[in-house]
Amino acid sequence: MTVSDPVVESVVATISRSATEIRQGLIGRRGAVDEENPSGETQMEADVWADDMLRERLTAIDGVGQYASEERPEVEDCGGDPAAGDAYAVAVDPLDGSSNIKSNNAMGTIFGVYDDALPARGETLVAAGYVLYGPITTMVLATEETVSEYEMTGGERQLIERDVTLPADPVVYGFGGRVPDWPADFETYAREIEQELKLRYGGAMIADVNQVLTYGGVFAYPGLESRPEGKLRLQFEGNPIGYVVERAGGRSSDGTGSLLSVDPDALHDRTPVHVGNEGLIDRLEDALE
Ligand code: P6P
Repeated sequence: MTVSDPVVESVVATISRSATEIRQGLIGRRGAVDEENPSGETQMEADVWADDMLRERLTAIDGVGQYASEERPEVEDCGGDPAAGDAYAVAVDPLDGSSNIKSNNAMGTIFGVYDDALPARGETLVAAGYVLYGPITTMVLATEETVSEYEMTGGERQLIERDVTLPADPVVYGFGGRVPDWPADFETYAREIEQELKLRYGGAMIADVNQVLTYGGVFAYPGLESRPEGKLRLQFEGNPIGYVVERAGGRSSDGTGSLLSVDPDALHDRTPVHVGNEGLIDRLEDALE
């Protein structure tokens, strides 16, 4: 099933084709390089390589006016002005959870297609999704029409489910950060959830979010005592995942309201991220009031 907007379809097809190569290219690129990303995190060889591949291919698409990634300090202008509405801006996290390469655990590629210049509000997204490098390489894609899941075979995507929605009865939870670093009101909420749901936390957000999308529940990387803004980046992680979960019938929150309503100040702004079933996010916001 293709996307009706031809530029969005080109972006999604390019990421689909690249995903097969990225997965195969992880082999031999498991080391760290002597560089940090704009968020001050050590880059893995695979981070840099996947970013270079996606940048080269996505900036070549007519209708893509900006490219930005978690691995690059600045937005790259590549033809057309997203602020004027004559091109889209594409933001990617080339390898979310790349620290999992060392332990050979799941990770993925996150993408957002914004109808505005970056940094942009999540409300300007027209499509967003992620590739999950699990036992099977899958893609979850949210557009204005629907949320779909695909299996990736030979660089192409095969539709396996359309109109993906969060199950009504939540089953799993996953919370990032260290318990001693959680604010007291989040810890109170977490203790309640721990009594009700099953722990599923693997250290790569999209793998943990995919558990929530599959079984229902809540994923959170909250604001911390040591870092009230949390760890995850709004443009590259919070907005795309918030868009997917909200399109799938759930909610997202920075602790006070939808992630998609957050006004960004800078490209690499961090934000607390909470996504999942509506009732669980409502309870979270009540707890953090
Ligand atoms: P921690 C991966 O580095 C990431 O950005 C997210 O994918 C993940 O949710 C989080 O960081 C994990 O952070 O502190 O649990 O290692």
